[in-house]
Amino acid sequence: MNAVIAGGGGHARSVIAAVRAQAVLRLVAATDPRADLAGGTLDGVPLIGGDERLAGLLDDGVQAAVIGVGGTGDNAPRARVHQMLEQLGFELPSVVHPRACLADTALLGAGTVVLAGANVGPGVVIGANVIVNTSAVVEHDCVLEADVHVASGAILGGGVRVDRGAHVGLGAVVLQGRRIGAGALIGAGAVVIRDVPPGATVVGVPAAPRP
Ligand code: JB2
Repeated sequence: MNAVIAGGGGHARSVIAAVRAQAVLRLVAATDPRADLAGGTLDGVPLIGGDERLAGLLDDGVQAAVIGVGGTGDNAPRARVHQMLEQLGFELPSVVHPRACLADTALLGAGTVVLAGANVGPGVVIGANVIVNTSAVVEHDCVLEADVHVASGAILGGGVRVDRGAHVGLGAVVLQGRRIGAGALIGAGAVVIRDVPPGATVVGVPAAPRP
C-alpha cells in the first residue's frame, strides 16, 4: 500500500528506516511545512510541500499515512498531526521495525511506531500515535495511552501506566507499577520511584520535581 509520511526531520528518518525494513508500506511522499525542504528528498522520499498536499495524495490513491513528527518533551504537535491525518481519512497503520521484539499478546493503536531494538512485553496495551523509540523497553502489562513518547533507551518496568501525551525521556527508568500522569515529562536518565502527577516535570535520581 502506498503511504505518505508527515514530517521531514530526524524522527521521520527513523520512521522511514522502520517502514522500509518492515516492507509493508511503500513511502511515496513526505510533507513538511518548512518551505526550504520542498522539492528535496529525505532518504529518498520526495518532500512535496506542506500538509495542504495531503488531500491530493488521497485523491491519487495514497491510502495510508505515518507520523514522522517526533519532538522531545512536547507531544502536542504530534497529536495534532495525528488528528489531522485521521480526519482527512488516511489509514494509520502501526509500524514495527522487524528488529523490535513485540510479544504476540501486545496491542498497538493506530499510527503507533515501535522502532529498532525496542522490546514490548506480553499483555502491553498501547494506544494511538505512541512512539516506542529505539531500544526502549516496555515490560509486561504496561498501559500507554495515546500520544505518549517513550524515548530511546528508556525502561518501563512491569505494569507501568503512562497517561495521555506524557514523555519518558532518553534512558529514564520507571519502576514497576508506577503511574505517569497525562502530559507529564520525565527527564533524561531519571529514575522514577513514585507516581508522577499529571503535567509534572521530574528529573534526577530518584526523580523529583524540577527545581
Ligand atoms: O504539522 C506538521 C508539522 N509540525 C512540524 N506537519 C508536518 N507534515 N510536519 C511538521 N513538522 C516538521 O517536523 C517540522 O517542520 C520539522 O521539519 C519536523 C521535525 O523535525 P525535527 O528534526 O526538529 O524533530 P523531530 O521531531 O523529527 O525529532 C526530534 O524528536 C525525535 C524523537 C529530535 O529531537 C530527534 O532527535 C528525536 N529522536
